[in-house]
Amino acid sequence: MLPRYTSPTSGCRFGSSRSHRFAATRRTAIVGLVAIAAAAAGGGTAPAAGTAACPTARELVRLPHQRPLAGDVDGDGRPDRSFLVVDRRAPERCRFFLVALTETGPHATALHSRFLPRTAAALSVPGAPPSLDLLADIDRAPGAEAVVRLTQGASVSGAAVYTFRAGAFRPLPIVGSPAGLFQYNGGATILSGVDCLDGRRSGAVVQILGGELGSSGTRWRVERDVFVTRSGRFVRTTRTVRSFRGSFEQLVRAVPAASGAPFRSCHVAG
Ligand SMILES: [Ca+2]
Repeated sequence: MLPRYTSPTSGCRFGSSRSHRFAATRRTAIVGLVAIAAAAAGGGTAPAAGTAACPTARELVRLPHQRPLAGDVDGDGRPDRSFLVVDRRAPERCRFFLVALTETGPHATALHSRFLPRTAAALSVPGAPPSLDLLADIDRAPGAEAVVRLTQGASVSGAAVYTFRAGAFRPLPIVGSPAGLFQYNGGATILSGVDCLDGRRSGAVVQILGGELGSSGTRWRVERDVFVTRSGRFVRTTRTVRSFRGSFEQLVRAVPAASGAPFRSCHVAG
């Protein structure tokens, strides 16, 4: 059974023995609260006594997890193995991790997103996000990026991108995209695809969205957004919206990124 937590944002839990100590003196309580707040803000793995601890990288490696993806994420030219792991018993602030097994050992990074499941039931749905879907060489720096699917509609998936630097995965915020995610896996009438622009390590991503206009299958709205990596973020630089006349097959030939596997021109693994 999952432990229950009183705060969805900090993940702090006040056990009964701690509460009694807090009641002893007001000064002790204030000091204790400051210590807990500091630990939560720093995301440390050694919280104050009485709070649940976050798992270590070596503990996470031993938990059941997705099949590791092979690819160099730290940029040293040697293949690493990366996977996503969920510690269902951990505090909410450190329940979801990306782990990389590199030459220097296991490195675990806690994921934080408003899209991550908050209930035990959501964690039990097979195939449900979060999922490390693939590795792709997206930004200009050596080392592949991790594409983590965080949302899943009837067909369309939404993913965040993480890059590995200084021993940890860092999110690359996507400024100017719906929900701050890249989308892919469109359906028969919904356009949703994403790819690197100009191949591997170009530092540019093209996102195609849109859909069928009417029901004839020959008129389409095509939204094309280009994002470039800049100062640790994806920033949208151009946006064009146009209509297209032709079949879906003709559209995909004209705009390859509109359909198919995500990041296929810069794909590394997954
Ligand atoms: Ca490596």
